[in-house]
This record gives sequence, C-alpha cells and structure tokens, in this order.
Amino acid sequence: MANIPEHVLSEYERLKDELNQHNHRYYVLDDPAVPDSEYDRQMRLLQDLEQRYPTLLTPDSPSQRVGGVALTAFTQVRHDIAMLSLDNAFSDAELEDFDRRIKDRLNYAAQEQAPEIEFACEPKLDGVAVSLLYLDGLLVRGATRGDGMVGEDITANVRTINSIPLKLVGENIPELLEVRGEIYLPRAGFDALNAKAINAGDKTFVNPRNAAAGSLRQLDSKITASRPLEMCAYSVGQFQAQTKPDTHLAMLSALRNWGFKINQHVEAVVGVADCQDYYSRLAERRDSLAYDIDGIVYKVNDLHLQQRLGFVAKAPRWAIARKFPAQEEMTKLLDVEFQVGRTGAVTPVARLEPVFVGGVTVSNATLHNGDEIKRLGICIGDTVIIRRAGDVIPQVAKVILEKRPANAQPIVFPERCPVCQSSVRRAEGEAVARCSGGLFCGAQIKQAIKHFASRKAMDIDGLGDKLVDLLVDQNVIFSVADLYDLRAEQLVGLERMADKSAANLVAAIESSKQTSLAKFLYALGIREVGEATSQTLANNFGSLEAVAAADADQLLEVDDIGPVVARHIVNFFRNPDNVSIIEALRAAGVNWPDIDQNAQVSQPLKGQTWVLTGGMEMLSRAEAKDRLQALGAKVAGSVSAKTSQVVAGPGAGSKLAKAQSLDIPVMDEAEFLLFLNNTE
Ligand code: JCF
Repeated sequence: MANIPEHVLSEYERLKDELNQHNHRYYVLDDPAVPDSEYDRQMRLLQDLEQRYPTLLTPDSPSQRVGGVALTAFTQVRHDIAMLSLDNAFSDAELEDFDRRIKDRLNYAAQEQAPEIEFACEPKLDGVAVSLLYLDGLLVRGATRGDGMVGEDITANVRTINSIPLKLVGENIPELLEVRGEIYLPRAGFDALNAKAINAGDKTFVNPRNAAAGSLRQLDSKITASRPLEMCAYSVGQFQAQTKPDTHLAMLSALRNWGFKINQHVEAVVGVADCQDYYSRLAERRDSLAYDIDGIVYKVNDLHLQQRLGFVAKAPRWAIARKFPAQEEMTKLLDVEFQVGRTGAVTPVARLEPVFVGGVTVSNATLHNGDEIKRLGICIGDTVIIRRAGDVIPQVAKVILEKRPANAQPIVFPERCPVCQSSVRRAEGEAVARCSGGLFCGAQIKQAIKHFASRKAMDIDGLGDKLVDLLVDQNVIFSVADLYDLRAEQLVGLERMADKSAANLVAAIESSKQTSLAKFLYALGIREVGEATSQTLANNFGSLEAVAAADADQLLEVDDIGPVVARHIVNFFRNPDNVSIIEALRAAGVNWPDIDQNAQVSQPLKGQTWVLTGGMEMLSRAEAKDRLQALGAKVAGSVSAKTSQVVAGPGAGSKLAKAQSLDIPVMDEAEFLLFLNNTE
C-alpha cells in the first residue's frame, strides 16, 4: 500500500463503512436511509477506487457481494464446538415432558416453591444452518453445519448474502465470535426463482429450503449472489469477549447491535402454558409470514441454566423444537379433471387421495396448464409431493418417479371442451388452452353469471353458485341479461327455493340495477380487468360509452393499463354478443351515475398507496376501499416502504407493527372518517 495516498485510504474506508451501513439499513432493518440511486453512486465510487488501486481491496468490501471466481471444490471445516440439532416435540404433552425433564434435572421438585422456567420462543426457520466466524469484527469464514462436526467452507457464498455483516458494527466487538443462524429464501424469492426456472425450461425447486441449500452449494458465488437469500442469527458458538450476556434474549440483542438480522417474533415467556399460547399465536400467523417456518423453538432463556442443563447425545437439554403440521406430504394422483373457467381457460385439476398438509385436508390441486403437466412429467397413479404454504392453493411440487406403478396412465389434454364439445385452442405463446365456445359454452356462461352477481360486482344477494348452475342447466337463463327478466314463479320449485327466498332474490336483482360504473365494468368480466382496473377505467373515461369507444392507444395512455389489457378491452367491446348483452342490461334498467369529468380531475390521493388493517366499526372494509379508490388511492394488502398511509383498527397486528417500524403514518378509524369527510 506504500504508494496509495493517505486521502485515498481514508476515502476508501469511509465509502466501505457508509455502504455497509446503507446495506444494513436496507437488508437488516428494512428501513433504507438513501435511495437506490445514491447507493449505486457510492458503489461506483468504491469500485473505481478498487480498480485504480487494486491493493486496496479487502474481503469486507461491499463490492465483494456480487461473487467472485468460481471454486473447484469446497474444503472441509471442523466445528470447534459441535453444531447440534434440536429434539422435536410433536404435541403439547411432549412439550410438557420437556419442561418436566428440565425441572427434574434442576432438582426443582426438592424445592418448596419451584419457579416456572423462563423460555425464549422463536419461529423455527426452514432453511440451512450456518456458522459464521468473525475475528476482530471481520467475517473470515462461513461454513455449513454438515454432520454437526464437519461442514463445508462456503465463505465466498455467504459474503454475497446482504443481511450477513461483512464487518461487525457497534460497541464491544468481541475478539472472536462464531454466529450461528439459518440461511433461508423468503417465499417471494422462491416463487420468483421457480418462475424464472419455468420460463427457462429448467427444473424447479420443491420448496424454499431446497432452493436455499442448492443456492449455497454453488461453486460459483455469482450464482449465489443472484439468489435473494437472507440470514437470521439465533445463537453463538465460539465466543471470546470481555463481557457476556446472561440470557439468550440479551445475546440476540447483542447480535442485533452488531448488525445481524434477528427474527422479529422472538419473545420470552414464563412457564410451559405460555409456550403453548405462543405456539397458537404463531400457528395462526404462519400462512401470512414471508418465509416458511416448520415449528417453534423454545430455549431456556437463562444461559447459566443452559450450561447446568448441558446436552444429551446430539441435542441440548435446554431447547426443543415444537413442530407444526408439515407443509409437504406424499399422496397419490387419482385422476385429472379439466375445468372450464369464465374466460374459457381449460384448467387441469388433480384429484388426490386426501392428505393432511399445511393444517388442512387437501384433495384437489391445480395443475395449471399443459406445460406444467409436461414439466412435472406426471401420470395418473403417480405418487406426488403436495406442498401447501402461505395461504396459497396447494401445488404438486414433485413426482416421485421411483414409486410410479406399472399401470400409470399418461394425462391427455382434451382437444374438445369437456362441457360444450367446442374445440380447445391454445394461442401462440400462451400457456393456457381455451374452449372456443364462448357464450355457447355452459361452463363459461355459468362462470360469467357467478362473477356478474358476486359481491364486488353487481352484488346480487341470494344468487349462489348452485342456483346459477341450476338456472343455466335448466335453460331458464342464457346470459347475465336474462337475470333481469326472472320472475318469482320461475324460481319457486327449484331446489330449496320457497316463495320467500324467490321473492327476496327477485328484489335483490331489482336493487342491483342501481350500481356504479366501476362495478358494472368489473361485472362484465373483461379478461384481466379486475376491480382496480375497472375503477381506473371509470375514473379516466367517466362513462361506459367513452370506455367502449376508446381505442388501444387511448387506453394505453391510462396509468396501469398495458398493451395486453388494452387489447382485451378493445376486443370485448368489438364483440357484438357483448354489445347486445350490455344493451339488454341497460334496457332492463341497470344504471349508474356517470362520473363528472371535471370533479375527478383532482384526485387528491392519486399516487398514494393505502393499507387497511384490523377491524372497523363504522365502515365495512369494502366501503373504505371503494371510497379511497374513488379519491385516486391504491389500496394494497401489505405494508412496505412505499405505503403512504395505514388505517389501523382494533386487533391490527403485524401490518401495524411494520408500519411503525418503517415510520409510516397510521390513523385510526375515527381519524379516517374525519379525513374522508374533509377530502371527498
Ligand atoms: O430456526 C431454526 N431453524 C433454528 C435452529 C433456530 C434455533 O434457535 C436453533 C436451531 C438449531 C439449533 N437453535 C439450536 C440450538
């Protein structure tokens, strides 16, 4: 470094520190301090310096997160302190046994008033366990757990993970620190990775854990760098420091201060009953977490007690994992049925031997389309892995070829619609095959009517799915327009239709005539035109005539409308069948106020994103959403740095917490009503 000027050295250190800080704010705290453009600018300055003075480069440089030269093999790493696994508890009773064993071991029975044990509770992340070694605050080695004694050196790969500090920050940095934790792939990253794999015709990963493990096993760290992995710290192995914390929670807090990400749901409770309560609370939120968890880890919080308790065989006596129901199970594919949707899309649906997975019994799973069937290579009779995680519909994640029976049947995609026998066609470049029958197809008519009557569309109370099926099957109605000619006499006598319910339905149909332009547009069921797009169209064009007359170029001028949606809209209004149905609906008296083009030029909330959470007493969720959208706001389901405002009612949970941590303004229902009254 002899020939590097002093001011360059200090500028280099400054840039590294600042970039490491920005990185920490962004990836660990979820709270960026500068815009991406500023981060990129500083990174370029750093890279310029490293180009000009190659000897400057140190392994803790944030520029190294992009990965480097590929390895030819991983070297082995011996863990000085074994990385143990956890014992499992599969029931409340087994958790109570765990608590009892601890008390016995500590001889609490001999004590008059034995205290309850304090436990640290945390979600058990479903990823890959790693060990990170820091010498004087610098990351020097990352290793997999391996068999607990010997793992693999994955230093180059862990350096690419943004939530892992390359250099510790804060006070009292230990001379030697081995941090243990879980590297995992959030579900969104997993979905994106698999979507990319499907596009490229590559094999997909079964679950986020396999994807995380596969990403860490790469000899080329550039590949690891391209995967959105995260790491949460949960314990400490080797540790040489002046002072040490007394509890597990205090240790996690120290790790947080040194720059690690710590799970935000970690909590201390006293006694096993409160452990069960924590379990129930987390189980309820499992589906809404951003990552997979497979249970709860309970640890004796007092580190001195932990030491007294020690280990048995391969696991500590002071910790246990209480498992959740599995999110993956094996079952058999019994048959495949082909369902026809509102837009004619023919969707293969797997009929499965019922299996309990992710907390529910699953007997159907979508197979999406013909490409997916090919990609999975699935046959009827196959044994498959079903995955249900995060509130999404169950998926067939994998076929177990070893278990394929001799009489397995290939799945044949139908060439004719199973409902109306029209030909099934697949447009160039599209994965979805569609029935070409349009409104000749009973399935499409039924779905169109169900959609039309649904709550967010024309909101016809009492017109349930079963009744629509009956009305279409018995040739009572052929289109949505026929609903408005229905008379009570036609309904009475249909299955479970008495005088009273028939009269109620006719009245509900009558009152649905009074609607809004946005709801009517949505009710038409134009492909890709959902609630939000319908509202946008209504706001921008003001009348149905104007929407129907718009050409693709005019539609494209509207925010959020792209070429595909524009084409669907134009095609819809060009179709004479659709035009005559709209005419019939208007002739029957369906009406709405046109939107005053002048009044809505000023949409005061345009560009803002609002989030509603918790309960509301004065307004329904749907009404609150409608009124916000009418003011030009987008209403989103989750809080992010882009959220403008959160409205939180009683019982608001993680969304409120997230808003507070991101410093996003929050109002309660009373403030919200006042705001609406002053703004509308
Ligand atoms: O989240 C986890 N998978 C996890 C695994 C969390 C912990 O606190 C653990 C662990 C494995 C061993 N603690 C130990 C001692």
